[in-house]
Amino acid sequence: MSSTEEKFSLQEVLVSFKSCLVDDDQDVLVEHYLSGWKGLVRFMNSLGTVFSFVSKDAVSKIQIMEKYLAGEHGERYRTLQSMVEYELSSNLVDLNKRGSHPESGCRTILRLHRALRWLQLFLEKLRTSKEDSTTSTLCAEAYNDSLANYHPWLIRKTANVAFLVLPTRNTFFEVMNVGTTEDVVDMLGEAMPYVCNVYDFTQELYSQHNLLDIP
Ligand code: 1PW
Repeated sequence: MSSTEEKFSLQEVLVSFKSCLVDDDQDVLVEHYLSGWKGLVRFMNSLGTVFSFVSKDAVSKIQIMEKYLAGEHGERYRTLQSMVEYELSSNLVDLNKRGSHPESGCRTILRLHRALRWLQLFLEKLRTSKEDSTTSTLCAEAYNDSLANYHPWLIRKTANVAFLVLPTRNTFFEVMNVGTTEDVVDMLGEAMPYVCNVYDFTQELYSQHNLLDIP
């Protein structure tokens, strides 16, 4: 592992989410949204190999989006607003059933967006948790209240098994590489509103365009 990989800090991840909001929180830069996600993937990978099944899907979705960003119409994918506008006006989204656009940007971001809700609930639970709380319980509760609703039985089962081997609350806070437990709690208190703003903006944008159920 290189020293930059070792120096992973959750704070940097949350800063990416802060920097992706632009135009008075009225738009989200896709590139920074993906940077935030790449950090989350590193975080998940540092929690143990059992989490790699979770991060693998996120990685493939990040790659789909990076291909669009680097492609011919990259400029249209610069922000979530411009992506939605472009893909809808060019009929590039399978809105009701899967068809010729199984990997549209709108669909791909929706999957990450739903997963971000899980993360948001989980980190909030962690922030307000007591010292004797079990991370696997916090994580499972957050998952079952959010992302699980979109997953078939087998994935739900596998995810809940993966949660069981999550490290303890203290180890978790160490992996975040922020400092003492109080430092982590403070950092989360400061940074989570940015993740919430990104989530809320995306939710509103997708709701306005009826994109919340893309298959
Ligand atoms: C402890 C840190 C937690 C961060 C969690 C964020 C990542 C969540 C990814 C869950 C992936 C589970 C396995 C894959 C499931 C896919 O089928 C599913 N993807 C997601 C992100 O929910 C749906 O994508 P698909 O199959 O419709 O392309």
